[in-house]
Amino acid sequence: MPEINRRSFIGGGIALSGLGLLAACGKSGASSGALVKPTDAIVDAVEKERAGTGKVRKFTLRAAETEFDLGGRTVRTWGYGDELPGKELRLTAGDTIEATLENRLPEESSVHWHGLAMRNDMDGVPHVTQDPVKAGKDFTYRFIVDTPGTHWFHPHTGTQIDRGLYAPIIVDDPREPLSYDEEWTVMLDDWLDGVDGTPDDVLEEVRGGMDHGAHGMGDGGGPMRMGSMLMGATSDLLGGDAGDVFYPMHLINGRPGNDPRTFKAEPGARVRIRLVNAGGDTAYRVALGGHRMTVTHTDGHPVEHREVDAVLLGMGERYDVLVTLDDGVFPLVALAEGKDETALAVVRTGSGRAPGEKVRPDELDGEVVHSTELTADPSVRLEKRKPEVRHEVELTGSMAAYDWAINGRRFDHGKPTEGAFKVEQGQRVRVVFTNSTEMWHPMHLHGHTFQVGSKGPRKDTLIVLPGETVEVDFDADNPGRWLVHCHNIYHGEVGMMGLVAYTS
Ligand SMILES: [Cu+2]
Repeated sequence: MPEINRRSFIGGGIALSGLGLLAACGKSGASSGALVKPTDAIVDAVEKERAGTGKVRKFTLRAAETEFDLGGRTVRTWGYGDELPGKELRLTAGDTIEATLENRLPEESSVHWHGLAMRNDMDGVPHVTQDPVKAGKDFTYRFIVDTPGTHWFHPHTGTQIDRGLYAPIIVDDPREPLSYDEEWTVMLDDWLDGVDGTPDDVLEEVRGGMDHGAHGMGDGGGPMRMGSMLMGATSDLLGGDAGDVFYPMHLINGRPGNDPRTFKAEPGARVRIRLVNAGGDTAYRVALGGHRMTVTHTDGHPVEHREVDAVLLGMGERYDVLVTLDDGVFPLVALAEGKDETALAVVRTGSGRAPGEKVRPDELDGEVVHSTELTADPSVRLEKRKPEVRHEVELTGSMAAYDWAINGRRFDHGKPTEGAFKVEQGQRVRVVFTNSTEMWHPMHLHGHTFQVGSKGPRKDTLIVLPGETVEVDFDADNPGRWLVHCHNIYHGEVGMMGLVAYTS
């Protein structure tokens, strides 16, 4: 198999950007030290240097109130179109996406493209990169997509992501080095909307804090429910408390366990499974009964291949795995970590009875790899370089007070640049995540991918365990204002967010 130099494709624009950027700075006349705005000329200048093919792909995303049938139960919710998840968008790296959000929701919204490093004014964060798209209005996102891999999109307003507003965006690599016979996108989601109130109700409830006589355990030693909250949902893999919120359903591609999606293939087929955790407050441990799987990518970026029994995905994380299928019928199971519930899909290559709804393949308890143990594929490894700037990002807060924050500061959407982590174009940036809380947090950086340690995976979303310190590096090559936040939607909403801001 030929060696693919992926960096040359992805980084094509970046290598050139130095010169163009200086010119852009001169033109905008921005004073030194001011924060770059999403509308500054420099953002446009960097976009012009991206390696684009000029091919424009048009999509319409209609966000509206709708109904879905979840295993015989009709729920009223919000979605993109009439599918759950929303229809997969598929492009080739280098294409220009032109996606129009038609906001028919009763409130304002926007679209964030999770995992894509695009021009700052298209990142879809209201009040940070754009004005909110008001109810009844449209907004067209247009940018060059140059990050191959498994990504997804969702709103960045309130708790909207915990309704049905999510969908995959898959970016094909024109020089894809892997070969496989089939390809399946598998989106995992914890569901409560329209079954147990709404995500807004949950936010209201958790905001009040969870100091109700502590981390109780149910009769069987399992997690115990109090309203929408969950006590004693613990996981060894996550270093303690696994989640705060009770979800009555766990879905794979919008289907609960009593009505699972069936994936069909020939025995012996080699399948690429693209796993995405679209959940609000649930990590999933995923295994395919009777099979081991080979991890090839995380967060869209290739890693040195690693064979495992199961993978663990925090909210917002993606894993691509390759599996060679046996002959028969097999359960693809996502265990809601610490919550003692599962989501199910069925893989069928032959005859046989479908697995039961509650099946738990042994592989779930086998070897599970933590992302920090993976190694970046050489094609995407950052060049060795000393960081010019170092930012300490301490994760703070507690379940009892529900005061999740970064460096003790709860993000203020009205003053998003306060306490910003400043970087300059061209710098190598080191971010030191220190988790001083008693709970894990999936930390997501917009507009960039970082490398974990000196040769760990390139990622945009990273599980940081309680008490853990993890150093990650990224190259400041995409000027603008970018969120760094916990992808537990409720943690993020109450304040565990910060801003990486470029100075001009
Ligand atoms: Cu968190």
